[in-house]
Amino acid sequence: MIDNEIRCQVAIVGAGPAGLILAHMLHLQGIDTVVVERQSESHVRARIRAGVVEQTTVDLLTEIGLADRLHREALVHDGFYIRFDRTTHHLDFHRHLGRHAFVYGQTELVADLIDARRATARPLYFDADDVSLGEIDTDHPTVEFTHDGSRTRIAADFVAGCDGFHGVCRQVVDPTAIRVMDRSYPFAWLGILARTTPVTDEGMYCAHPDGLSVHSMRGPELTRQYLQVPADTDLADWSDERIWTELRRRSAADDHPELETGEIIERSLAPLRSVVTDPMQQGSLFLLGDAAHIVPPTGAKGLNLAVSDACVLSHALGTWYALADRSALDAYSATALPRIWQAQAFSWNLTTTLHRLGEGEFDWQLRRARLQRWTSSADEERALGEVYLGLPFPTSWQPELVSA
Ligand code: RFL
Ligand code: PHB
Repeated sequence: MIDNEIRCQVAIVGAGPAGLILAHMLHLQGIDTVVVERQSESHVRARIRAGVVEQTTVDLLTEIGLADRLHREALVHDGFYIRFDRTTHHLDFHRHLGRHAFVYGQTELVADLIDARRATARPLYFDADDVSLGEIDTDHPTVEFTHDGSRTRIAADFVAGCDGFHGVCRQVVDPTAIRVMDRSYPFAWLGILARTTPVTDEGMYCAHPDGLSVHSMRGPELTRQYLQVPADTDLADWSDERIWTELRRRSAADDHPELETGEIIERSLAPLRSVVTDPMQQGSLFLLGDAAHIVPPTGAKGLNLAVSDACVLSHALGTWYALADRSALDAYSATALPRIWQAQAFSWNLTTTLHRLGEGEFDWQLRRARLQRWTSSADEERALGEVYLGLPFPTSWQPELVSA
């Protein structure tokens, strides 16, 4: 039984980066949205995820007025370090491209986005249970959810599926009309947040014959670090001492002091996988971000791809509402996918070079040869930097459409 009916132009499922940025970009164009999120506000605000934001993403956030705190608080990096054979190398992308990468926790960004949504006074429902979609093959799709015991139906023109890899939106598409291409890896990342001083001034990937360790940061006394572990790892088997021993072993170097250890305040396990859905749309449903594609965290692309999808779809919806022209909506997937595949290729390159994939000396020597190229060739450095700092988005933010 339906207790309430709401009407809006675009129903957005999921209040992660994709959903909240899309909501804001549509708001700036005068397009009416309702955002529905399964988790509680406190859960979404506390969730620890990504940390590295491309210059391209920061440029867009700045243009749409969402980067004030980011510019005050983010760490501004020129590139990252790679360590192998106990030696540390800096890849300096800024010197080639004049652009930066920004370290700003996704947790902080999502808090900024929720605050921006609240400031618009447009609807944002947390704790939405039993979210379901209907009539996506028509021009009057619906989204239903239960909130505070009552069932609400949103009648919309379009639905934006921004509910991540485990959401409902990617499950309602017709599997015979959409291809899902994927690759899974036999390992996962064990991630920690720790009260320690970063060992280097920018993030570092340590390629060790026994597996990758990643040493990133969130501030001068807060580090985010990861260990490659087998996919079937049980977190309960990893004591603090075991984590520190392994992080220290894989990051041991002759040119830097040993890694500092300290209090671990959060730990998590993330499986690695690559997924691309093609097309990323069916009827009036459009998939964005992790709902449409997953990249392994090596290379830090996932959040940035979610933002680029939001940029493409907001442009297409803006064109539809301002000019009654559906061509950009029809071309949404074709416009977004080439950049997504560039990020997949980049993440694949980093993942297969930095992780231990197979047994034996051949595997390690092959990876070592690639690492030697990356750290000795200015051309390789520049090519990696072009993608790491962010390829241009497929569409620009075009607020002039608002007044068209
Ligand atoms: P999200 O962030 O998963 O948000 C989806 C939202 O939808 C909600 N939801 C539902 N809502 C309503 N109804 C339902 N049935 C729902 N089901 C789910 C969820 O609660 C959630 O709020 O997807 P979005 O917006 O597409 O954003 C994607 C990013 O979160 C993700 O790609 C990144 O975190 C990936 N990632 C990184 N990306 C980067 O760009 N830079 C990085 O440095 C980086 N590091 C990482 C990462 C991901 C990691 N893990 C956890 C896999 C490091 C790690 C370890
Ligand atoms: C992070 O800071 O969380 C981070 C850094 C590098 C990655 C992924 C995540 O490749």
